[in-house]
Amino acid sequence: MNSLTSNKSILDWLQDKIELLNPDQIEWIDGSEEQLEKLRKIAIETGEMTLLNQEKLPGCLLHRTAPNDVARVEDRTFICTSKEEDAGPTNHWCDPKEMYEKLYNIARGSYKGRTMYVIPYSMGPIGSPLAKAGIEVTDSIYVVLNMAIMTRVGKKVMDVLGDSNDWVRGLHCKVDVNPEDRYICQFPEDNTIISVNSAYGGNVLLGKKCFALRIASYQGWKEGWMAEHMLILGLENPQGEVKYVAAAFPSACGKTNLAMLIPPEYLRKKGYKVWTVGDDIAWMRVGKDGRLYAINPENGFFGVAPGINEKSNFNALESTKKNTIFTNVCLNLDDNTVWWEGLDNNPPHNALNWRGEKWDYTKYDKANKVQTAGAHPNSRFTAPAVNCPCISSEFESSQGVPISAIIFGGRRAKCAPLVYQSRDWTHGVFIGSAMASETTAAAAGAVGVVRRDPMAMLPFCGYHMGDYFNHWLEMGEKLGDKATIIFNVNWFRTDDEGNFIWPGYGDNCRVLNWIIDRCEGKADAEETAIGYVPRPEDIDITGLDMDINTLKDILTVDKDIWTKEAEEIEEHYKKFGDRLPAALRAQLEILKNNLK
Ligand code: GTP
Ligand code: SPV
Ligand code: MN
Repeated sequence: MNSLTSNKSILDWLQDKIELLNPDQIEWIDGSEEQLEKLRKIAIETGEMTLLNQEKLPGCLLHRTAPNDVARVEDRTFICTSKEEDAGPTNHWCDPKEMYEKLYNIARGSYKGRTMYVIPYSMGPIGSPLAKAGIEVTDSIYVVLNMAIMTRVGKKVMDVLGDSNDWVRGLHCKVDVNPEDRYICQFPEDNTIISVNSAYGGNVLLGKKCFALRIASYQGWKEGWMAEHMLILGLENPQGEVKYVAAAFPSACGKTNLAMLIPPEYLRKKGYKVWTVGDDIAWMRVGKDGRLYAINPENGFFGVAPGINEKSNFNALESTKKNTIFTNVCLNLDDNTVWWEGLDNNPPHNALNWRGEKWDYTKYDKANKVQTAGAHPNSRFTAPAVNCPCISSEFESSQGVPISAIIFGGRRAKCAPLVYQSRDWTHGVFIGSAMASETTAAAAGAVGVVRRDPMAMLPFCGYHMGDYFNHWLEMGEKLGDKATIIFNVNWFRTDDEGNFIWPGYGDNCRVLNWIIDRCEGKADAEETAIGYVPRPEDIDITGLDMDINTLKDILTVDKDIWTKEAEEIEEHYKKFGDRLPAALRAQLEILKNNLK
């Protein structure tokens, strides 16, 4: 073993894992192109991955996961704290000792005949005071190649870490991808993650949801910062000033799309432009000037493929044109390229579906996508951030970008208006804590069911959600009069036929403009029971095929719907018992009073 470090805490931990897993070989990932190219070749030879058309898609590969392993598995995801109450009512919990034993029994000997890959990686720019290091051990080349895109990998990470013990231990074992024995476990008190019997992204790219959200949210709580399920974008105005916003939407609710937005022509011509800092995760701290600053800990995008096309998200599509790994999309056999629903109106006639079976596009049934689609609804691309045409010049910034507005949002067919502003930080935390959204294909289980998903962190908070709300309130105290203004958006209001009313995508820029103008005291709003809502004339819809009455409709706050909403929030709050901050209960009372 050609170790990339002499850090004793790492070498001891590795030795333990080698004894447990019994690999034939051990290979440290140094991040060099030669090594990655060698691994790609092996993966292509064994059939683990397919090399795509190298003229049209240079450096691109296709991978298919097992059909029972295509999304995160929330009911098999555990937060293992020594006390059950510390995981809280929204997480699955298991005693750490019991869980380690169970996982080690599953993992024992499972690397026999295989290579153990040791991936040293950094979440955040290497050497940034906001970055943190991790080691992931895996027996999957797919994981290695994805981690090499999604994180900063290699020896430099170990050099910067030195002898420190501040690194996250990650163990992934594919075993036989048996869903009955699949576990995604976080041990926040030990900085440890163990994932067994899966090979799908969010379950196995341990730097992402497991570390950068579940473990990091716990670290942030202890250390006074925040790890959030948020995109970060910079909105440039015609004067060339860039204002940054961070937005939390649940999985598959539009973060990647908003992060890479292209303004509608009318605003583009005026000089508006969006720069992408991150599309999924933000780590945020109070900066020297007392404002909130954010970095994107990731180095690539693990984005939803279906629905992406030149019009809906040109920048995401461009990002996938080279050095990208596609997972569970449709393979066009005529030219060895990829396809997914929504890419264009020409489904390939000679193709393999996401399962690798011959696909008949005429059988596609919107009501039964998993069975009939060419690409799985949660099929994904893993693309390097540098590929993105609108990547922010601050992407590598070690201090992060100052955040002017925080935005919450979700899929609500009827309830939340297009946009509204909280009265203050505490009210904003209330809005986040009460967030709800219709479920999507990003996690296994029913799709389209409304569930409470506070701050879009329901599946990702590594500790008691009541303590998490309290941590948000404490961050507000730290920020004081520099507290970021908090908003809520909903692109997903539908008409009686179930069609989306708001055009969304690029036109969301119109809402971003109102948000930034509000932060600068330049736009008007009306105070309602739920907060400040723009009047229809406050949102610029020039050039949009929408009449002002339709806009008025999606800005209305319906008292009956909101009264029911308040009752549901009350129900939701009961879960947190005495760990629910009193300030949030008081906010609920204000809402109820306002609705009377
Ligand atoms: P994760 O990677 O799972 O965290 O998802 P995400 O939040 O980044 O979601 P993404 O941007 O990939 O969008 C998911 C789905 O929402 C896609 O099918 C998009 O086409 C759709 N979507 C995104 N933005 C909008 C919008 O403004 N309006 C409508 N109607 N749909 C949208
Ligand atoms: C999500 O589900 O929120 C994702 C994809 O971003 S995964 O990495 O699978 O979590
Ligand atoms: Mn996500």
